[in-house]
Amino acid sequence: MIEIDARPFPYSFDLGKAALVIIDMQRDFIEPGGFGESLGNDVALLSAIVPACQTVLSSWRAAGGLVVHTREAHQPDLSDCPPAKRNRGNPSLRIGDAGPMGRILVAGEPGSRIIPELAPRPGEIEIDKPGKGAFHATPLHNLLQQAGVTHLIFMGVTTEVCVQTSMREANDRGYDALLLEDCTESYFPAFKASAIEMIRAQGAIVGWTASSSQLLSRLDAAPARLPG
Ligand code: TIU
Repeated sequence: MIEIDARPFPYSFDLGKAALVIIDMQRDFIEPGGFGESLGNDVALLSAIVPACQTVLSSWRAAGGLVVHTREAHQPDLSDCPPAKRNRGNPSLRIGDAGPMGRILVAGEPGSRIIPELAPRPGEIEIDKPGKGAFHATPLHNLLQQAGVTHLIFMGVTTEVCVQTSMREANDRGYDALLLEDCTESYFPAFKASAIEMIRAQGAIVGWTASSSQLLSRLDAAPARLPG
């Protein structure tokens, strides 16, 4: 059992029953020319967390932990994109339109790929999700249940949109969820701070938060989990 100095109180998990869930670290949100920028956001803010995410991913893999990567990405025919989502707001490019990195938020297009620094490896779970939450209309819950997972450690973007939605979905499905504070980012720093507060308020009403150094210090001391 690993115990992390988290807020609002310590977070304990068994490495064999935990997964590292990396939300939407894809070019569409991190690089210019994708969905994030089409919404009017400054994408430069988000790339700052990449080194911290890389360090955690590397240690988690070395410890033998299960990894889940998600992408917010629709089918090419947009059959899984509700008109309400496509028509929302006044973006310069809408979901499915041709942009500098291919069709915006469409599976398989260059913009939908996970950034190279965090590229998935064979054997890791990859989820294309049509919603903000990682559980809506995806096989994620079934896959985690089959693997006996009870605890989810989250990183990724953006904190108050896809990360927080996924944590709320996880919480309602009975998982204990932890957010790594320096491995998540928002286009709006105040929203990130508020989301972190909301998650851990009222006795971890949605989940726990901690710095990546807290996890790394315990992970590096944990015995490696045997594969299989
Ligand atoms: N991945 C994710 O958070 N999708 C978004 O649309 N986020 C925004 O902040 N717009």
